[in-house]
Amino acid sequence: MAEPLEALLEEGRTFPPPPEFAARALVRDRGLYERADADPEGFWAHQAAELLHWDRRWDRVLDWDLPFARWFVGGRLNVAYNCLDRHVEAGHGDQVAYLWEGEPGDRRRITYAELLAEVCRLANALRGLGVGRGDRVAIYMGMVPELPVAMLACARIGAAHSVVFGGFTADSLRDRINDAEASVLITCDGAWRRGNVVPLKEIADAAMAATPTVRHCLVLRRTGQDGVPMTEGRDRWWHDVVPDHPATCAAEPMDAEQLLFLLYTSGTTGRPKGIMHTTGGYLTQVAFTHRYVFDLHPETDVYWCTADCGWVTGHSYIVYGPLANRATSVMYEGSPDYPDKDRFWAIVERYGVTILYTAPTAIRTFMKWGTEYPERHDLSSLRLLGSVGEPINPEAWVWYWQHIGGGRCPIVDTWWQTETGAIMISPLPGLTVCKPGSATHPLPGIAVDVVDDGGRSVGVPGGGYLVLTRPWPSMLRGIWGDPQRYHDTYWSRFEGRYFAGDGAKWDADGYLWLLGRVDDIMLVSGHNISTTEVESALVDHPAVAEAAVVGKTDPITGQAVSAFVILRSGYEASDELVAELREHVARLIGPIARPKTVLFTEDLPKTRSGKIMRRLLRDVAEDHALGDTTTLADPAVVEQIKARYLTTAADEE
Ligand code: 7RM
Repeated sequence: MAEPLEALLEEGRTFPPPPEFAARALVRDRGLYERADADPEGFWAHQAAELLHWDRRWDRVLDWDLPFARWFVGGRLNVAYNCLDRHVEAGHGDQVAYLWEGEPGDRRRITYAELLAEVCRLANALRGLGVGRGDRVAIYMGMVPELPVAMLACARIGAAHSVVFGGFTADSLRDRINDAEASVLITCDGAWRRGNVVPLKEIADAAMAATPTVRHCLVLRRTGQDGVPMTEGRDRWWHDVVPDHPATCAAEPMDAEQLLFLLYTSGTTGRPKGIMHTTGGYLTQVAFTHRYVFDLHPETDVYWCTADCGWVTGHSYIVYGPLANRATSVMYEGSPDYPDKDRFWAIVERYGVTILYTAPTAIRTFMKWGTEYPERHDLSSLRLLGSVGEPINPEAWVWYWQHIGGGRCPIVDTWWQTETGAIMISPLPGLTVCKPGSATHPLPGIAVDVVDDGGRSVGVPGGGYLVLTRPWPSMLRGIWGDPQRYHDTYWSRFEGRYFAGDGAKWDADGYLWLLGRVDDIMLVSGHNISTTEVESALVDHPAVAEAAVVGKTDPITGQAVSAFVILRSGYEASDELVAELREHVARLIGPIARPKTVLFTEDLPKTRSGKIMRRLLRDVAEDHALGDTTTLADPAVVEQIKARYLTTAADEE
């Protein structure tokens, strides 16, 4: 049986940087932290100057008119120039920017010089379609190299992009286009997904039936099916338009506070928020964090972030951070189980990936599938692993460490949000002693606190709400068209501080543990219980690959813990196992956290970026009508769970 969670994961095993890694790491001492603590604004100004090319130096580092920040005021720079031209001018034009692999197995190597040429052509083409500084361009594409090209072409001419994930429906696309009042939509004929074509252009057409601001639609041919509908006067093929334009296009200096992009977050309630990110502060912090959190050595590393460009991780850590730092990145179009469950490991082996950045949801899925898939491949090129998107359960952390990292790769568990723009809390891999499941400490230049309901610091150790106490360069600048909502959502709960919406605690050593969204926290007999902790206790059991828990209304305890559990391959559901899991949680956390019900399931409802949607499981447990399911990756999953729950999940007591 597993050791108790506290002993195993808090007091017990810690993971210092492996010595071979630490010996070559960019950061080996606390100097960065010390300089940032002594003078945070000076620290960020130093990073901005060191990491980026500025056409005009800023007059002031920060104007802070709470909650509105302006960074590097008066400074001018061009994001595309920083990501492309300066590397080509410095003689690195032949370095590969993207090693791209399509889902069907086709491959492309795109150098910095080639990427620059294509970005310039598209930038010229967009100008030809009437796009100028300050306009918004919607992008609805699969994971093809032309997606970063489209983002960078916008940045080059000062248009803001709004990337809409290629798995979203026509209605979601329409609402996002209309909120941003985009004048151009860039899309593809289709996208590959598990061997099937998702007909992006058809979906885009359905959206464009009700988007009065869209004047033009540019369509990239990717899947090549016949009969793609093209509307005369509005729609143009990329290959008819873009190649005719010159491969040079002046990169005009932009104001540091020029809008770079909008990215919509669905949130749990209300209409999607268009999160605004600007130019100078954003690029400074994504370049800084990409370089130091991933210990990037641009001459030798092959970096792979497995996210989709449709969410913020793709923006900051597939496109802007890596390109600003002249990384060579792998970009993969499709899903991890096509044609087989070893696709990721085949890619790591083929390209010699050295840095892998993925999500806990993927890691838990790999755990469920079993070790035979990674074992088919040589993963010895890997030297650093990253995690983002949800708390990583300690058991998943250790699995990742052993079975993917071979016990030689540090793991950086990176906490951040669409709104923060860049990583905020993370180890530095050559320096930080890690505890599995803890994102450890805020990065240099970042200030956080954990507060109680009344906004008082809880102190170390202690638990409460995570807040950010100082503005940071890549912070959101607002919600598009709704400054009041910006204030109310993030800056009103605790005066003068940014409310992240996550629970967190400090342990006795001052390590931070993220505990999930505060909306998900359960209240059992007057005790706050974090979903993350109960889920981690369940995943700690050898039979469990993945778990989600929610609080269900209970006549005696107020709420009772209700667990949904996915087993690892090779384990069978049984009443004995239910009893064992309940005891396991009680033993690791305490009897108060013992799940009242346990339901075995094949799948959990997740957003398209892989986050578990507990709100819907709560609806199932409470036997309520299901709430909004439009942001789910697969709405059928929750319907199946609901049907199973009604027939099988009797309370255990
Ligand atoms: C990057 C991203 C943000 C929310 C955030 C958290 C959760 C993300 C971690 C994490 C614990 C992590 N942007 N979250 N990373 N929780 N540990 N390392 O995910 O806007 O889509 O989501 O994701 O709840 O508030 S996001």
